[in-house]
Amino acid sequence: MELIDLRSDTVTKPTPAMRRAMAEAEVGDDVYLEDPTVNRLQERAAEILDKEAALFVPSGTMGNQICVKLNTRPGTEVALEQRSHIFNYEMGASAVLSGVTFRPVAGEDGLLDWDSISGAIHHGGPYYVTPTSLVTLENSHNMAGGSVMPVKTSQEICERAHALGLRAHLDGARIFNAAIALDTTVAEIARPFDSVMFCLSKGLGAPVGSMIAGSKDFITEARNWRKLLGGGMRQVGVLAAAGLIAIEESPKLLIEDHANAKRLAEGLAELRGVKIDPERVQTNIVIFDIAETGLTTAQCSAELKSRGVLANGINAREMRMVTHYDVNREQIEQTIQIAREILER
Ligand code: TLP
Repeated sequence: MELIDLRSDTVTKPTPAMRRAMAEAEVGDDVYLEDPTVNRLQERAAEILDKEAALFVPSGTMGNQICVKLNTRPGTEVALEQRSHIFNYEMGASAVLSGVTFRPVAGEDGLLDWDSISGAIHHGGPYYVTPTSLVTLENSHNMAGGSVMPVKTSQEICERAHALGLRAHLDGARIFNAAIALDTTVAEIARPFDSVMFCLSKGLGAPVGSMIAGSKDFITEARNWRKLLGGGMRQVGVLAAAGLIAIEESPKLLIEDHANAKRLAEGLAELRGVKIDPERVQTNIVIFDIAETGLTTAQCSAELKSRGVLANGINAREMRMVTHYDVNREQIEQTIQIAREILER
């Protein structure tokens, strides 16, 4: 049975063009800065994001954590949205590596604006209140159903944060999805941030890797921290070659994933007991509430799996399905049908 894997866009397999480029990649020792393919990827990523420099890192988590490290001091706080990846899914790494605590803020659909986040920022108060050093935003917002934050909103948050002497970091794991949904460029989204992380290995389809981007000095320091964390890699041009195809070729295909997610959401919305507003599905992530069907998400996952569909719950009530280029429209229709059989029983 061919599985329909909707657990994440991280499950995408490298395309034939990526595999060819990987086999033929020109390589060198990247710790000596001598891998021409890595150097090219870093230059192209910086260009596309319109930042001074960029760095290839093994994972989004390492990228985010290096940025948290460089944008904070121990004993300070990071303000962020309560469902954000940096807060929930990075193993408390910021406490371990950077000695910071988090101040989570709830945003409707994961979206914040200056009004909602400013109450969580401690600045210029009495000396015994933990000061904020960094604001991080996530665009698109994974666990808020792939919602996107308008450029104007993130721009205002960054400007106001900067005016208080704080830094701003973007977890742009899916920044290319956000750019399509917002009908803008990744450079426009990235512009107001001191640092940006994005992933090559999600919807863009590369097998491994993420990029961080910022000023030249920031990236020089980031390279030191990557080495300290054991992320100095050698002939890693074999991976960067796939990354180059990911940033040059894959973004234009994401629009199909968004259309598939919308169709999936519309199909699921018709099922008895399922709660989801398809209007709110803007990118490739579909989160829906199944509590009223009487099934738990663990039961739902197991039932789906027995019929060839892989999808995980994100809590006891909500399932997440993520579209990507390894799932086509026909498989989306099959998924809706299978979900109907399971959930409307
Ligand atoms: N997200 C994964 C899981 O960890 C939840 C997924 O399946 O969606 N930022 C965001 C917004 C992410 O969604 C992820 C991964 C990361 C950072 C971390 O990237 P990696 O997995 O490369 O460390």
